[in-house]
Amino acid sequence: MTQALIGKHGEQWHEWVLSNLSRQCTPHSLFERMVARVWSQDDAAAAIDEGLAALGRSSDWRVPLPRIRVQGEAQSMVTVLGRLQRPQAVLLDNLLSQQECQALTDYALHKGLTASGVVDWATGQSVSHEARTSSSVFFNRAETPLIGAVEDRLAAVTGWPVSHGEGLQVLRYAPGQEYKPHHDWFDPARSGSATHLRRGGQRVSTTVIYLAAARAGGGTCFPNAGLELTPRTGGAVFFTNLTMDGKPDEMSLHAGTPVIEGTKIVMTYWQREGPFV
Ligand SMILES: O=C(O)CCC(=O)C(=O)O
Repeated sequence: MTQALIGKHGEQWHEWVLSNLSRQCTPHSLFERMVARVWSQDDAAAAIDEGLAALGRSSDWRVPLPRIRVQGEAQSMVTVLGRLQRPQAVLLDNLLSQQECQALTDYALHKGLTASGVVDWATGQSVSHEARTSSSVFFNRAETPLIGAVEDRLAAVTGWPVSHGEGLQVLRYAPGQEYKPHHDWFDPARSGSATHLRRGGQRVSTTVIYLAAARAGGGTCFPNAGLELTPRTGGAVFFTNLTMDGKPDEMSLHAGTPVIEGTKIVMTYWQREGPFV
C-alpha cells in the first residue's frame, strides 16, 4: 500500500494520525480536527483510511455523498471548470443546452412563480422572509419528459439516484432580489427540522443550475470561502452540504447575491441521504 497522504503535512501529522487511531480515537474526531487545521477533506479522509489500513482496521466511517463524475456517455457534454475543497464545490459548464434552459424557463413561467419562502425553524413551515426575495416554482419529479431527462442526467453526473432528489425548483431574481447567506441542511437541533428530515434525511448536496445569468450581479457566493461564482447559462454550481463524516458543513454557507441588471433564473436541485418521499 502506498502511504502518499498520511505524511502530506509532515512526519508529526503522520505520527499523530497513527497514535490517535491506536488509542481508539474515532476517525470522526480525527477528521474534524484535521480539517480545522491544514487538511482538505479529501486528504484528511484518505490519510485516516491509510492509518486504519496500516493498523489492520476497516475503513467504514465515511458517509457516502454525491460526487461529480463527468466521464461516460450520458455526461459527455458536461465539463468541470473548477473545484473548491472547502466547501466541496464544483463549477460545471454545459450541464444543460441553451434549448433545454429556454424550455425549462418557459415551462416554469407558464406554471407560474410565487414569492419564495424559507423554512421556519420552529415550525418547519415555509414562510416569507426578507432574506429571500426571489419568486419560485417547484416541479414534480419527471413532471415532463424534459424534467425527467434532466433529473436522470443529474443522477448520472452526481452518482446519486433520482429517487433521492427533491423536485427541481426554478427561482427568478429581478434587480435587487437576492437570497442572503444560508445553509441548505436542516439543523437537527431545531424542532422544525424533524418533518423535513423524515422525508429522506439530510440534504446532502445542492446543485444550482443557471437557466439565465443576469447581466450584472446575481452570482452564487460562498462567504466563508470568499468565493462568488457566476456560471454561464446551462452551467451550474454543485456543492455538498455535509462533510465527509456526515456532519452539516458550516462552510456550505451560500447566497444568491443581489441582481444588479437583468434577470437571473436558476434551477435548484437538492439531493437527500435516502429516498425523498
Ligand atoms: O440563487 C443562487 O445563486 C443560490 C440559490 C440558493 O441558495 C438555494 O436555492 O438554496
